[in-house]
Amino acid sequence: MSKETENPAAENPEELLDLTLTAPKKWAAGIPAVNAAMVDVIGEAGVVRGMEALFHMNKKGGFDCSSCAWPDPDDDRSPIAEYCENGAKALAEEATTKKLTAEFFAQNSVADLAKLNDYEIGKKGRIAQPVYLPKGGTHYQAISWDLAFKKIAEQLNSLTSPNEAAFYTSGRTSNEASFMYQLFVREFGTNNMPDCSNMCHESTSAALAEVIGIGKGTVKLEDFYDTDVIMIIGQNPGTNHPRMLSALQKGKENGAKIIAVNPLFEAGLMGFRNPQQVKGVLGITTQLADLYLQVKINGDMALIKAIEKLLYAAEVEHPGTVFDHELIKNKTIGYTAFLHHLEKYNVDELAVEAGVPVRQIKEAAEMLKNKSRIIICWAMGVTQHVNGVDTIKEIVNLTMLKGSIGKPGAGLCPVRGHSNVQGNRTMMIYDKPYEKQLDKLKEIFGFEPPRNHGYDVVDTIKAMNDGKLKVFFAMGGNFLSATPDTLYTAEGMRKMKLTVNISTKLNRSHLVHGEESIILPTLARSDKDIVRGEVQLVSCENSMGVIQMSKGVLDPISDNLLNETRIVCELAKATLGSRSVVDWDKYAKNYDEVRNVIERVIPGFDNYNKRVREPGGFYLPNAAREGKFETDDYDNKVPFTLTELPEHKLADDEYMMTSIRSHDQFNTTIYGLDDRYRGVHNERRVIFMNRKDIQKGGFKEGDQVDLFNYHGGRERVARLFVIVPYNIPERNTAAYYPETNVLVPIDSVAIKSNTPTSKLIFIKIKKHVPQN
Ligand SMILES: Nc1nc2c(c(=O)[nH]1)N[C@H]1C(S)=C(S)[C@@H](COP(=O)(O)OP(=O)(O)OC[C@H]3O[C@@H](n4cnc5c(=O)[nH]c(N)nc54)[C@H](O)[C@@H]3O)O[C@H]1N2
Ligand SMILES: Nc1nc2c(c(=O)[nH]1)N[C@H]1C(S)=C(S)[C@@H](COP(=O)(O)OP(=O)(O)OC[C@H]3O[C@@H](n4cnc5c(=O)[nH]c(N)nc54)[C@H](O)[C@@H]3O)O[C@H]1N2
Ligand SMILES: [Mo]
Repeated sequence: MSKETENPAAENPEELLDLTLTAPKKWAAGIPAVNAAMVDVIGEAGVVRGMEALFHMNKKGGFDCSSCAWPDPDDDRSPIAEYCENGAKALAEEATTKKLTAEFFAQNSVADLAKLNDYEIGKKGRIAQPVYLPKGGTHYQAISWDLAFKKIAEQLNSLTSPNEAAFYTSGRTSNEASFMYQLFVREFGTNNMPDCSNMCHESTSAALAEVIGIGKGTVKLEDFYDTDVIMIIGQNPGTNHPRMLSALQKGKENGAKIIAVNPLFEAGLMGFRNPQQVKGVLGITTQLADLYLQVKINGDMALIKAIEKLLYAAEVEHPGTVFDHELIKNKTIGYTAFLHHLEKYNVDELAVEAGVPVRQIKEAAEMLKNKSRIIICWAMGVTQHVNGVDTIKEIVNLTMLKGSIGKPGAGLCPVRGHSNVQGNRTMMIYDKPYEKQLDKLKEIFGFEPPRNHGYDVVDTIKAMNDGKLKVFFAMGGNFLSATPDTLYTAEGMRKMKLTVNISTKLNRSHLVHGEESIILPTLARSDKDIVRGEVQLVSCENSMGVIQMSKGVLDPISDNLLNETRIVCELAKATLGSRSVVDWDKYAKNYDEVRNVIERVIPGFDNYNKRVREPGGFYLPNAAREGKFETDDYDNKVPFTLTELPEHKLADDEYMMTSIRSHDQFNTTIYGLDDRYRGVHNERRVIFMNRKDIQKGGFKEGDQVDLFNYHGGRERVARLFVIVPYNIPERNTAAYYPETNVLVPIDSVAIKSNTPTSKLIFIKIKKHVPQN
């Protein structure tokens, strides 16, 4: 037996369930969504607990839904509740009354748990007490909090350098906990702070920080309500940001047109039945996309260039009517060089690269031509590509040509994923902190923070494998399953002396571990966080830069959980002891003190404690939103960027594969086995293929296949998938994440952001060969 198979499995078992297919849907939400929400929450949490929680979700004074970073309406929140089906499912996951006690771990070995699929692992329940896996151990066993902190501190203090430890963050952690966490990590002495953003919107942050002077979007929710055109590129809001559909509906009612850009026809981009409106409940659909451009995978850059060329031609014909020359003159540089660069492309060739007929691109240009109140939204379909940073810069080029920034109803709208991922970065969870920020930490706290850049996610995995890391610590998330090249990551994790996860639920990162492993159970967003008899409030930043409070409402399922802030403070005390200059107890006892110090360190948080308690919270300053661009390298102007088209050469038997989320998951947490809108039921191991490709490849619908990637001369294989014919461009395929992460090469990353290219994996498809 190879070493690989002796270890607890790093992947889902190669087992098929019982796939059934129905016709893909043309609209999202409606009554099925309400039903699905209720069934899940009540099933996991019971009627009283479930309804109590749903009622407080996203309400002013309630708790912030942990499912996505879409903002809450400032004024017109639903009187009943402001949530969506997938928010309710996220809640069901954490509000469950099932719990994992020491007995559970005594009865189930790590290796046995790893034989379950992710869906089964997640359904086990909430982790109810700290557990420890000793060197050579087969079962996690109960450990006291004190002893757990002591063991972690001993390992950290035995390292030759603080840079032998890495501290990951996933985007649910509150501002307060994130700030204390980075403070501890930096006082300990490293900037090794990989975070989920590295795999997510890092390309956005890298592109926007450079060209508009802030790594964030520039629109407010109300901009959607009164705008002319909304472009949605590489984003599936019906599943991943369902509350966005209400904003799109409102925009449409007020006359906006929507252009969707996606290789798949996603239900939630085509139509919406608002479950919180009578007409939605009666089954009346609001049509969403007016124009649906079915691009090829990564055809977006070619598409935008083609639109720019057509707009330029129109501008030449009727000077001054298409481009915003005032903005171009006053706020940008490089316009002439940009036009010159565009000349080398021609629309027909660009259309072929994009995979979209010229006729449709002309329609898009026509819709944009005489408008400047344009909002462009994007998500993972844009960021997770080798050229993701450049595509976003091209989006900025288009925005500047049209003058669609710095005014109402217009702007750039990257739609973030995790509910506080944007806040984490604002709180300095970053492997490349700015000098100014570090100076401020030094000034306020009096210690010298490390100045060298640390490891991001991809570098962390490489450093694990190269023997440069010995301790891996995670504040939430599921590092093993979320990251690329699963088996390589697993090898890295197994080389650690110690792996530690602060978690709410069991996941595969607990089962593929270092020599020793510790799980520290924590409170979820919906749980009451009681400190000295009082329920505490924490705060998060949504995708539009609004800081809002969140206060849990449910009684925690166990008395043995600690909040994340307290865990960090206790660990800091245990690790740093008298070396520390920070009064950790002060902060653990009172989050107002944490906010007071955040206010002193991070700009924009003046009067934090007061303003966070105001209904609806407050906006962080954002100069680009006001049309001011603080670009140090470009003299406070926005540069037009000269980008190149990506080149994709496919071998005859090779396909492009994009990895996507089903409607029944939150990242690596699998809520259920249906992807209702795409018509896939009771199976996740599917590969969507164009019918012509199925035929040309000598396959047929329902065939069982294995998927291979050979990047860098190494074979990666994901075995046992079922072919599902689907409306997707030829030579393009799609399959679910995380089952296909094993195929994502560790060194296929976006230029400048180092984001794994999860939306374009080159694969070969072969008939399934059973192993053993
Ligand atoms: N319910 C639920 N909500 C979530 C999440 C979840 O897993 N479940 N995850 C959260 C997180 S962390 C994030 S980052 C967001 C993710 O939100 P999204 O970015 O919407 O999620 P994905 O499923 O990765 O897919 C993006 C879309 O891009 C399309 N696409 C794929 N490749 C390309 C391409 O090359 N070009 C274009 N134009 N489109 C392409 C896919 O067809 C899909 O519609 O959602 C957040 N919200
Ligand atoms: N192939 C492929 N890979 C991808 C992507 C893709 O599109 N394709 N998307 C990438 C993206 S956009 C992202 S953001 C990453 C996501 O990467 P992660 O953020 O690391 O993954 P999640 O699945 O969101 O993490 C789920 C775990 O978080 C823990 N958890 C949940 N709530 C809390 C909490 O409140 N506190 C704490 N401490 N723990 C909690 C639970 O134990 C749960 O098992 O994955 C990336 N990986
Ligand atoms: Mo994400």
